[in-house]
Amino acid sequence: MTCRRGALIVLEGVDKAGKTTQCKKLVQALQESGRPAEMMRFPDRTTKIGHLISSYLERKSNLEDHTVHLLFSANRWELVPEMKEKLEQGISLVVDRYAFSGVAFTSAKPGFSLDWCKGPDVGLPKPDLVMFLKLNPAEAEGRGEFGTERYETTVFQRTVQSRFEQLMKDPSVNWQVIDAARCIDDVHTDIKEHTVNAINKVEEQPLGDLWK
Ligand code: ATM
Ligand code: MG
Repeated sequence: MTCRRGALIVLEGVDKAGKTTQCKKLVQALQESGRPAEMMRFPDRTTKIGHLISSYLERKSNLEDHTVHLLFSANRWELVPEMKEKLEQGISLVVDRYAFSGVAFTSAKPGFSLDWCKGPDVGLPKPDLVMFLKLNPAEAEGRGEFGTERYETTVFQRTVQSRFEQLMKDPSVNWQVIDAARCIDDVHTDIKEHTVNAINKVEEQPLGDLWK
């Protein structure tokens, strides 16, 4: 009997949509229901590349825009062996941001096309499900002040939102739009249902290659 693989589940969305809160609740709920699951997040600030990214986001250093885009992508690639190993062991991964944030944030800068931005992430493990936590900019602003990191401004986040909307038109990715304006528990119930369905389905499907 072959062991069934875990599912690769990604949560995306603009700042303040509740991604981190929902990832944590989801992992806990999966574990409590006897489904092995772990959380990951990108950027993963704990690696050497992650330190460079973190320092850039905290405005402690400057990096050229193409360069930082490639570092965000490299930060995903460096974790691919570990991700594949866990998925093969039957552990589902719940990931807070992935290549979609990579493309949405860089392509919100002047002079960056969606296609150029996707390039370095082509061939990454393809998520079995990407849930987009949708919150309109006015609602996001109503959740309080943005932080002080780079990109945490209303104008930039609005552009990011429109880039995500372009990415969601791609039918090769299993997108689910989640209304994130509801209370935490209602959003969680919705997310858990989509996730359990995906976990049950992946048995028949090999892990895919993103944007290939
Ligand atoms: P977190 O707040 O999730 O740690 O992400 C830090 C920032 O990195 C976030 N900015 N805001 N708001 C999104 C941005 N980001 C990229 O620019 N490229 C990427 O590839 C990823 C994963 C995140
Ligand atoms: Mg943030």
